[in-house]
Amino acid sequence: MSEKEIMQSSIDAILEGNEGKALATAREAVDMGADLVAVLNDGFSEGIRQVGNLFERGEKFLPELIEAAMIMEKVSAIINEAILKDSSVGATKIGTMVIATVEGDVHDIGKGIVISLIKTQGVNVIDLGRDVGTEAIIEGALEHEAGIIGTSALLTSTLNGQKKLEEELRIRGLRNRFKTIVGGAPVTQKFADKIGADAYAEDAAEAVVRVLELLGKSN
Ligand code: B1M
Repeated sequence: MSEKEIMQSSIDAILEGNEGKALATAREAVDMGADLVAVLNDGFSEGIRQVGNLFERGEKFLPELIEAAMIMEKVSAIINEAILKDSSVGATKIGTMVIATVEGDVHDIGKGIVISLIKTQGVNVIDLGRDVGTEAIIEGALEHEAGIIGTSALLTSTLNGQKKLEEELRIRGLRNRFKTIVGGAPVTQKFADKIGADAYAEDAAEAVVRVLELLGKSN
């Protein structure tokens, strides 16, 4: 397959809920040395976004959304592993960050992509998981002596978790100890500014740039 065909096949495989096709496309993309970040962002992720749109319009149902998400998780695992293998990350880490999907929210596919891309820059990224409460996020950051706390939110109803984190850090006198970065489909720069987060990123590639800036490692 050409790179263009890989892209189309990855979108179609997710839309069709065809696991065999999705895994074969992912493996072929890895073997042929395709731009894996593009395959993930503009291929498979586009497929899952289209499934979400169809779900919203009532043209796909929850079991189909769940099935597509399960395929997407397997595909992401293959591609994220290959992205990391390809990167020439040394043993020395340039900083530590914890990242979590906020309380009440189980969406973690995008977070997984963000994590693997940031790891390629030599950042020690600790994944605290999904549906993680504010208290557990702060405890995780303290335990791992992280410099940065990243949070992801995909539901308009869970955005408040990112606001709550900022408030709780202030209340506990910890706000200056950590830099914060927020992301997720409904999150905007305006929202990030409003709650007082240090950074916002629209996608995984931008998250890498912002995290390096927060670590003082940008050019
Ligand atoms: Co749900 N879901 N979902 N879902 N789901 C959305 C978000 C929705 C928009 C679909 C829709 O209706 N069109 C809608 C939310 C509506 C709203 O709040 N306004 C929705 C809903 C309603 C729900 C349920 C309530 C459905 C139900 O049960 N009736 C339920 C809620 C469960 C819960 O969390 N409590 C639910 C469940 C699920 C599944 C479990 C089936 C599954 C998630 C599986 C998983 O993640 N392990 C799922 C999925 C897959 C989606 C859609 C279709 C796709 C999300 C995704 O993976 N996108 C989604 C529709 C959509 O987004 N258009 C939808 C691909 C991914 C690569 O992009 O996550 O945006 P994204 O990540 C990007 C950027 O946002 C950014 O970088 C990433 C990579 O480029 N980014 C960051 C993300 N985090 C970042 C952090 C950063 C920086 C950047 O710094 C720290």
